[in-house]
Amino acid sequence: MSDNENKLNITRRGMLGATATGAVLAGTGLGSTLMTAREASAAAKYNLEPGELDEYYGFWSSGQTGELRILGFPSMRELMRVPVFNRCSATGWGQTNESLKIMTDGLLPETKEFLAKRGMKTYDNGDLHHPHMSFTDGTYDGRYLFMNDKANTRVARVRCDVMKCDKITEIPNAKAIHGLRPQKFPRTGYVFANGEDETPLVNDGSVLDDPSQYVNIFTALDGDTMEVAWQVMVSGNLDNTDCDYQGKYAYSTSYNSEMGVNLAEMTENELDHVVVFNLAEIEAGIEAGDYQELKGVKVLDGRKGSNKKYTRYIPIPNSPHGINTAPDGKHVCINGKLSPTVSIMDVTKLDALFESDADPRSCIVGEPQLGLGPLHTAYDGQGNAFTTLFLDSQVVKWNMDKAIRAYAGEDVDPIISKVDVHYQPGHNSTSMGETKDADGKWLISMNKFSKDRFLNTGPLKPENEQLIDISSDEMKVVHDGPTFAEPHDSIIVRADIVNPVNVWDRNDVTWEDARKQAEADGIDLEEGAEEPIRDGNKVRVYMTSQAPTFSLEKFTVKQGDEVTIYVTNLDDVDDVTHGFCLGNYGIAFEIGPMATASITFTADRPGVHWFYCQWFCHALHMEMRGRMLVEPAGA
Ligand code: K7E
Ligand code: CUA
Repeated sequence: MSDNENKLNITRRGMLGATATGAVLAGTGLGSTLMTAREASAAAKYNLEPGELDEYYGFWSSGQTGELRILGFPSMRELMRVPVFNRCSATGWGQTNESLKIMTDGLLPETKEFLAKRGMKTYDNGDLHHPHMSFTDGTYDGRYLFMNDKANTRVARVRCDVMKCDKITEIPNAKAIHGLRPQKFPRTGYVFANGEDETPLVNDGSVLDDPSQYVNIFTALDGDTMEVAWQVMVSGNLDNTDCDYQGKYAYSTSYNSEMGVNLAEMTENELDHVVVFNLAEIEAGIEAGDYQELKGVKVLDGRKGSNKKYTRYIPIPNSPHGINTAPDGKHVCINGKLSPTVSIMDVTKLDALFESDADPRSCIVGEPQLGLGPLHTAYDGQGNAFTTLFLDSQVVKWNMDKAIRAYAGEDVDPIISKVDVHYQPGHNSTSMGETKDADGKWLISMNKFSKDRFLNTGPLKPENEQLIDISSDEMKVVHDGPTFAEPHDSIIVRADIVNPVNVWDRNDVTWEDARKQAEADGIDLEEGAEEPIRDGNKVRVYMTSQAPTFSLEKFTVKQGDEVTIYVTNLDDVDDVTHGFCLGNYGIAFEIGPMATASITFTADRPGVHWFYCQWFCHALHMEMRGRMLVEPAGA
């Protein structure tokens, strides 16, 4: 936004009513009671008027809630929740046949067996830390979002056209997928995913309390098929991961080079490391057959001392956590966590590490001391970096070039400014900051504790995500945004890149199974059927919805029947979502405009059971209901 536009906006929006123009004209001259021009202009940019749209999408993780959240940014308004690893009462995610297929198809056979013994089809929980969008040529391309599940070792994908999850893959051999990044160049491509917990490679109980036999696993998935492409066995655990803008390397932090299993052992060494993965060498190794096949996956040996060209281990102080590639395509910041330093790695020096036996530290070109507890770094695209300091409760802005010159011996201070945040920040993100198109406008600091910043909600408090204007060297916190448990990470994507549809395409693959079954039954999903189709004790009910009616006002089944209900929403209109909720049967789901959704259950409660539409859709929404009549068994 130009200065002129800024001024126009301030005037138009009347930040302080009639005095707004005065404040702008007076600048700081009117003293402390009025907003300064700078404050007013920052506020004008994030404080949207009713009906105004945000400039960015924010894609937020939700940690142990297990869903993906979509925020408008910079207004910080929560726009949508996309269920992924969790169950959702509103949308029926985890109940409908379509969502269960997505949640179960990618599970390992042993997991399916394990869950079946507990009467479950899939896990009920997940721990989603890192949402990232697919790339083409180093910037977001609006196709997919990928995300990890630390709790149950899975990776999921969300389609950006409909903003629904379409694939979940359980990662074999690894434990606790934490770090996750899509390949940036030439496109995604690979999705890299870290295992955090080290275990015996064949974890069947034959090795137990012998950590010397534990390994950790780095995984590359194919982002198009969501199948595991290959895995590399490493020494130590893995924490966060990122990759370069050249398509040659991926790299992961490791905070437990000791291979310890308790806190004292895990933090013993002063130096841990970053593991660098050479993608071309790994692909050549697969070609040459240099792998073992475990659970259907090609696993290469990249452990320390394996003398293979797949990996290099670069010593980094101390228990490094976040790893972030800068938009300059050259530098990577590795955040020291227990060390007050951030180590700057130059990716153009990685070739030499693999070609000769150069000192692994020769790719480190800077290591500024920034403050206590550096966890994650974001960028403005102008050579500056923003690092969260967990222990200091601050964000520090610093200059990478100055840090590199200081490391080479010059007397320069890379630190530009620090700002207090409230409190204990983990991740931070800048607008477009994880792409080559970083624009340097906004920073979000994702703080773990909110303490006194909001009205008290009892012992369980929200997190506090603070919006920071970074358009000048002095960072300014302009907004506090509370969030429920527990976003770790976010990305901020220019709105023009993301273009979801308003209405489903009737040919969508999501209800392919429903369409096949309908065809076998001689039914059009778009027409429905007047009577249930009976097939032994299996009964299929086909209905349509069109505000404010279902095509069936009643249907009859027998107690004990296995009933499948298909609902096709014929409303070809923006925002007319219907629901199907079957009272006292614990059944409810969403049917988006022009979508089909279905559910299968046993009708074991005889009697009259009303179903109704639970998504408000019409003035006669309350009347949008019907009856399932269940004849008692033996009647
Ligand atoms: Cu730092 Cu899981 Cu990205 Cu949390 S991780 S903060
Ligand atoms: Cu249909 Cu409410």
